[in-house]
Amino acid sequence: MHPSSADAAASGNPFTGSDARTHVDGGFALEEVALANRNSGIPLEALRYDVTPPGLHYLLSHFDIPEVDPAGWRLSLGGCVQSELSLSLAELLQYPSRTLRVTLECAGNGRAGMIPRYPSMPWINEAVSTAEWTGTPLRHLLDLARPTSWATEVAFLGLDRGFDRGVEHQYGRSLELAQARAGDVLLAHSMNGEPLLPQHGHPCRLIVPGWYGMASVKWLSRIDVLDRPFDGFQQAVGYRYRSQEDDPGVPVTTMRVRSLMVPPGVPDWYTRRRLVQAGSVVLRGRAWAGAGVPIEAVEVSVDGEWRAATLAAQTMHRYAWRGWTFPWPATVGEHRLQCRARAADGTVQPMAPEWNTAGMGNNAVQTVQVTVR
Ligand SMILES: Nc1nc2c(c(=O)[nH]1)N[C@H]1C(S)=C(S)[C@@H](COP(=O)(O)O)O[C@H]1N2
Ligand SMILES: [Mo]
Repeated sequence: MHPSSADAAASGNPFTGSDARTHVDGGFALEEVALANRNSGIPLEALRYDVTPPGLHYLLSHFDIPEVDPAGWRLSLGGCVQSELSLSLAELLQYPSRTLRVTLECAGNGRAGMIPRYPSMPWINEAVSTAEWTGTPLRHLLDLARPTSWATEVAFLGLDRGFDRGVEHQYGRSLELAQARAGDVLLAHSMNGEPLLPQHGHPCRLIVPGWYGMASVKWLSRIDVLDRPFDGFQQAVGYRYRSQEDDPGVPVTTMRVRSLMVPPGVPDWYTRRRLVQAGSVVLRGRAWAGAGVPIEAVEVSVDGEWRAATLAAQTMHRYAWRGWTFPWPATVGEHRLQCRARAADGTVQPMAPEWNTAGMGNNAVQTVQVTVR
């Protein structure tokens, strides 16, 4: 039910009742195109880089990029702790740091392929990238602050705010205390050896390796240790797998197993259809899974016939995607190319997405249609 405009004016919230976004099929709405213009994806040819050059890393920001003065910025850590902390950037930079190579993927990646579609950022395949993040392990600061014995969760609040489905909020997410204490969660101040760019969370963001991107809160300003589940909008309402609107759903957490290929040949400007020269072609791409689970195999299908691809050597970077190649003797005609990864936990990419209301976690196989001449 939509409240009257008088109700909206009285509450000072012009967006009450704007939760009535209905699923759509077919063409994209102007609002979706506007979101796509703000939140760029990785050009798939950039899957060639082990580490995505910063300007090619995908972006997803719900609200506006906040204006942050790094000289006045402070990170506070409080709540259920024995000693509260408040750190300047200079102080944070004094703490020991680690660098981790991490593949981040947006939970909404593939949303445009879940039909009917949820009107939101209409990702097709391109919301994934890999960077080298440097920062202080969160565990160091938690050890200094000493959470009380009744602490259960840690919430992370960004400086950006806005509305979603009628609810005004600051972007925030939480982790269970044990997850937050795992040594791989970073308070990152650098990306690929340079200070964070404004759009990636300058001056400091959380990096939660192995999770979908929503957990890695940008423009971090406050860390709150809690004795109850965090009720922030992006935790309690957003980022849940629901089969219908009134279903409480289950939280979106770690990334599902997935692979992508660099589309071979050259594209048509408008349709992006591909033209490939006949002869030997090496198909290549990337595969990844969440929670640091290794990729065990990638298969490539040419017109429905699946064969094993060759995986790049396993590296020490357990949270980063793995390269693969596949030699293809391309013959004249129309061909349908697909790739499918299997993780060490036995999970495999499905052929078709498992639908959910907000279009999250689509890890169905990618299809690339090519003409060989
Ligand atoms: N403060 C804040 N943090 C945020 C977001 C946001 O909108 N605000 N978006 C999240 C989502 S949904 C994703 S996928 C990643 C994207 O990180 P990137 O833009 O650096 O690639 O940031 C996450 N952290
Ligand atoms: Mo995301």
